[in-house]
Amino acid sequence: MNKKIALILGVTGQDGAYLASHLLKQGFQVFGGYRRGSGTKVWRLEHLDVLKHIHLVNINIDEPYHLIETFQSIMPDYIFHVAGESFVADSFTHPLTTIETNTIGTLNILEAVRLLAKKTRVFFASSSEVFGESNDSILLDEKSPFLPSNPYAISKMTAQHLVKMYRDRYGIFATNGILFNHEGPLRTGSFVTRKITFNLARIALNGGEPIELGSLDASRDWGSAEDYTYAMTLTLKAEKPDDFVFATGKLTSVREFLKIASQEVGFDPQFEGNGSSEVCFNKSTGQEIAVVSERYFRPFDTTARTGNPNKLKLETGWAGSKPIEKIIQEMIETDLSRWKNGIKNV
Ligand code: GDR
Repeated sequence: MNKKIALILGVTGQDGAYLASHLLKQGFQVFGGYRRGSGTKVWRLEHLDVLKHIHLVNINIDEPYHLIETFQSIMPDYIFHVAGESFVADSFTHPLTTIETNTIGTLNILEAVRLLAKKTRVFFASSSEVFGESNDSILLDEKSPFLPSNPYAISKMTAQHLVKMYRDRYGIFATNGILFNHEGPLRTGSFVTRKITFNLARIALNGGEPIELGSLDASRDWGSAEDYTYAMTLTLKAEKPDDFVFATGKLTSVREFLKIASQEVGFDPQFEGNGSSEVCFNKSTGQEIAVVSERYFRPFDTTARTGNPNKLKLETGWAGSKPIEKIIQEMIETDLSRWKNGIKNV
């Protein structure tokens, strides 16, 4: 029997690598699209031991003709679109690139599918940022209003509308995942969770400078990237395309994340001071673990939000995400072993 073909756009990123691993286990032939320039960053694919089992293809989603040509030669059954700009704070400094890559790039993909392969099923990774300044006391779901408050959120919201429009108007099986933050050992070090675990492992093994962080009061609904990407594969096997919130329903602050992660490396974390003078230190040795630095404060940060994953669970049978404590444990364990083995450049 011929294997089904999956094309992952953004295969070198955290979500792309996990998707490759899940899809190979599910018996797919996997093509992995990457943007030239990110081609050397295959450490995630190596970490999951999938690099030699997938076909890497250089794909630029900004180039519609090139996309059409590539789709024509691969003719994928499923496309997982997890490519694009992902750093929210940076989108203020490059709004045009953000809109071009995240919105126009998604439009190019949808057009290529409409023209060539209307039977191809498409998953698009949107973001909880589309909810923007929503009331933090409610669990956000697929019917919650969009109140985007930065260029990144607007780029995702518009792309999400396009996905729905292609579904409704052209009958394409195009599904939106509205993803809350999702973390794990393959996370890029500029996001706060990995910044914390990578540096805690460094301090625990080698000592050195404390971690400089922004607001410790910021809170997020943090889920597991491994579990969310598995749910993505379920959404394309569902009976019909739809919009789904990927969330845990639980908020954790950066301070609490830092505390749990510090305990995980064997520290006894204590917090002292307020605002930009707050410090976290190891009570048993007096060593500074983290300091707050205004350099990392965001002029406009998104408020705390939590999401309701019930629809995703009910309609796909997904079991949900592992808890934050388990995610932290895995991240710390992996980062300790990276430092012990001299693997720092990830
Ligand atoms: P976010 O993730 O912007 O929510 O976007 P990030 O990890 O960057 O920030 C989370 C919260 O932590 C606070 N924070 C810091 N953030 C960073 N990066 N560095 C710090 O030192 C620091 N200190 C405190 C931030 O202010 C913020 O409140 C992620 C991305 O994956 C997006 O692509 C995705 O769409 C959304 O999650 C849902």
